[in-house]
Amino acid sequence: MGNFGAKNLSTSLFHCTLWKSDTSPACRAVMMGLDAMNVSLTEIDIDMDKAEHRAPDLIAMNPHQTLPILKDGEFILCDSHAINTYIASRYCDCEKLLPTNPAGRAIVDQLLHYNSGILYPHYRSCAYPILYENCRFVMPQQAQEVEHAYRKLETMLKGRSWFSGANMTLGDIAIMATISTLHVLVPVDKDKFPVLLSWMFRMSKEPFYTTGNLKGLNEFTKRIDTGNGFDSKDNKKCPRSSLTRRSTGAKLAET
Ligand SMILES: N[C@@H](CCC(=O)N[C@@H](CS)C(=O)NCC(=O)O)C(=O)O
Repeated sequence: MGNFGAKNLSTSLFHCTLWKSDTSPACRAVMMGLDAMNVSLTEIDIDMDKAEHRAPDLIAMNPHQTLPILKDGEFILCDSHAINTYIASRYCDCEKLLPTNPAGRAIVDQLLHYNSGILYPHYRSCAYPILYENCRFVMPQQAQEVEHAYRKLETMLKGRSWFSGANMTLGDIAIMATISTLHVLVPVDKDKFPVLLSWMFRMSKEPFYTTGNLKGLNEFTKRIDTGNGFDSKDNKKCPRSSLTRRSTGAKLAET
């Protein structure tokens, strides 16, 4: 864990709090980013099924009423891509995960914008009707658009191990959070998209994938199977450190 260049064995940011939900791909991008950077902070679970992300104190921090939210002292950030690059550039020496040279950094920014502007909206249009309306399936039109996106990703990966080139970066992590979630909704076909699937396989072997993505992805899969009638009693709401989440094998800590 954290073999991508964090300053110490583990950096604890006692002044930082993250509000997140494990089922959310945007939150899992941050959790994977934290784990890859070996950074720990206080994490608070929010139950989106109970609309806790719309509580007045959270709206005061994030008028968009979305998760994740990071608070560092009095400084607040409300976007997973901005959170990961902020933590990396402020608290880590992670040249590989977030290069400091302008060209390398621009490639990561390009991938983050692509994830935020193109891939993530596909996730929303496929998942939200199932999660919050009475839809049981991904609509054929949406599924077709996701397949177009997979085709583009397949092309982007030709001749390279990672989306960013020779090294895996925060760009790969953001895309993995979204694509692993889309894969639940519109499976990545191994015959049509072998390069994309083998990149996903490589990503899934990284320790941060297990600690930061797997549990939430499994919860999301169950949530999709259940549709709009989920009982979230398992969601224990107690602040805990990122280290506790990792050391409990990505399971929720007991209260
Ligand atoms: N661009 C934002 C997207 C945040 C976002 O839309 N989060 C979803 C969960 S994945 C959310 O909070 N949705 C609640 C809602 O829309 O009501 C990011 O990357 O953080």
